[in-house]
Amino acid sequence: MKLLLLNGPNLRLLGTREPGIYGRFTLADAEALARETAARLGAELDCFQSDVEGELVSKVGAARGVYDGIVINPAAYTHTSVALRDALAAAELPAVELHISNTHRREAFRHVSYTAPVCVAQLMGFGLTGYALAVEGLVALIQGGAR
Ligand code: CA2
Repeated sequence: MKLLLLNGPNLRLLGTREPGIYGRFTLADAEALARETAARLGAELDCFQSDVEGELVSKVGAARGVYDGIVINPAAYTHTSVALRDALAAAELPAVELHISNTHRREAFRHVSYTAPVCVAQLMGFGLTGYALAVEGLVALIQGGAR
C-alpha cells in the first residue's frame, strides 16, 4: 500500500512560532511519525509540503494510479480552495483531511472546509499525534474498501 502525505502553506514553520496553537514539533517530526506509522502497518508513505496552491493541486492530480490514499493538511487552503477540492474529487482516492488544531475553537472563517466534503474523513485537534492517527485511520479505511 502506498500513501501520500501533503502539507499546505506555512506548515514548514512548525516548531518555530505559535507553539500555543501548533505545539513545538517540526514538520520533519510530523513526517517521520507518519512514515513510521505507515511502515508499522506495512505501508509506504511519501511526503510533500508546499506553500503554492497549484503545486498541491498538481500532486493530488498525479496521485491517481500511484497511491492508494492521501492524508492532507491543506492548512489555509482548507478554507479557500475550490481548486484543491476539485482535484481531490477528481483523484477518486480516499483522502483524510487533517488539522493540528481544532479549527472549530478558532476564528469563524476556519469553521468552513472546502475540502472536507470530498474526503472520507476529517481529523483535528490532536496535534502531532494526529499525523499517526490519520495514517492509521486511512489504512483501516482502505483495507475496508473505502474509495
Ligand atoms: O490546524 C491546522 O493544522 C491548520 O490546518 C493550520 C493552518 C490553518 O490555516 C488552518 O486553519 C488550521 C495554518 C498553518 C500555519 O502553520 C504555522 C505553523 C507555525 C507557525 C505559524 C504557522
